[in-house]
Amino acid sequence: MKKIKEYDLELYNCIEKELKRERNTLELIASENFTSTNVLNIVGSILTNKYAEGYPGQRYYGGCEAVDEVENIARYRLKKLFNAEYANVQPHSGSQANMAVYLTMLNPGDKVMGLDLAHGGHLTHGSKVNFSGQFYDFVSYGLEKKTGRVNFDNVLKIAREHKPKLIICGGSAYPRYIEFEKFREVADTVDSYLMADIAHPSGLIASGVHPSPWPFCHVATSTTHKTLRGPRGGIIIAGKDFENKWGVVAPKSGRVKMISELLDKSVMPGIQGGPLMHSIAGKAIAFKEALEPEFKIYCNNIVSNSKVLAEELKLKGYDLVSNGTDTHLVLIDLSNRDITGKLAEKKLEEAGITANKNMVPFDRKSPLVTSGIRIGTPAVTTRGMGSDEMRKIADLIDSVLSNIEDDKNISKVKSSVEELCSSFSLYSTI
Ligand code: DSN
Repeated sequence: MKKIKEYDLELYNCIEKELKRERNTLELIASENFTSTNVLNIVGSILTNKYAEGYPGQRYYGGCEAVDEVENIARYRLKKLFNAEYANVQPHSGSQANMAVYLTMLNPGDKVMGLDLAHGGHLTHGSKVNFSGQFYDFVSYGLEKKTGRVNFDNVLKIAREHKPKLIICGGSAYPRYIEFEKFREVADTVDSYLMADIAHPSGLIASGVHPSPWPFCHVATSTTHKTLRGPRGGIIIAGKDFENKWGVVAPKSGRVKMISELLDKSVMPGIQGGPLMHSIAGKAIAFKEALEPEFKIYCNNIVSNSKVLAEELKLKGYDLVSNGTDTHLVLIDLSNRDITGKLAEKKLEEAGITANKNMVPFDRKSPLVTSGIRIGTPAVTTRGMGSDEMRKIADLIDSVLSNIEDDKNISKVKSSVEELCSSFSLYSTI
């Protein structure tokens, strides 16, 4: 960093500013985490220099011997981590992983079913402002009003009515376990493929803290930077069931091909060019870390912290979607208070608590305003915080939200946040 400081002070100052923010604030965005310094270092390595379009052993460029090894190591570790038969480590993001699966399994205009964005789904699960909603004919299922959970009678009813070719389970703001087995029952009833988007709980799944998508889902996609704690990026995995028993008719040739071949082709050349080899190496380090026994302890702590936070907030009178959590995230429904998600996010940020506004099921407000706040524990758990700190964090959140226009109080909370953060060092060697 010293050299960057000398060469480009403008950018150096931005990174210093961000480091200060990460150190001195409470990072409660459910989809964020702090990678290890090993991940940081390898993502900043010379591997960024290499073009390697194609796959190990079949590249469009020479000089790929070393990066072939990197990609093979990443694929091997990813398969081991998720007990998968197929792994693709090239998607640049979770959205591109999803896009590659759709390109493999669907034709434009095909019917697909996914969780409504306002009920915790994702943009790529059929939003009209996303390619998914524009290229495919999406129909949504929502959460049950009373329970805040997926109601499978309703999912089955919608599936029977629309006969989707693909059903997607998982999302970005669903606090409960994804019930893969129940989704598979529905998929089998209407003869659909089943894809799991496990971007949020993938770390919990890898460590056995959340149920596995196998043998129920035909394919799963994920990001690598949320509970998995790796660098920013995407992956696609498939289990034995799909790889061994299912072929897919290739749209042009009509030949039945195995899923691995089709998925690989959809990623590259279908939607991407050269893979980001530095990121793939970063993913490989993160997979190695996730295979260590400590990662299971970490994931158990993420969930126990999240449960403590949820219970404390409930004791203070907050409504939570689904009345609690099984995972790393808690969704606070502010509909019965005179506060929008937008205002809550702003005031919490002023107090040094970073969270994001989020729609809640049956939200009457727009996605830019919302009635909810989504919080998550992966990042604070990485810092080493535990249940005592979660109780303090619940107090601090409540103090801000209960005195939303009191700037003096917000300054007081900010000091408490800084004091709390100072006891949990972050990137001390940087
Ligand atoms: N942006 C991610 C999240 O916050 O959940 C989803 O893509």
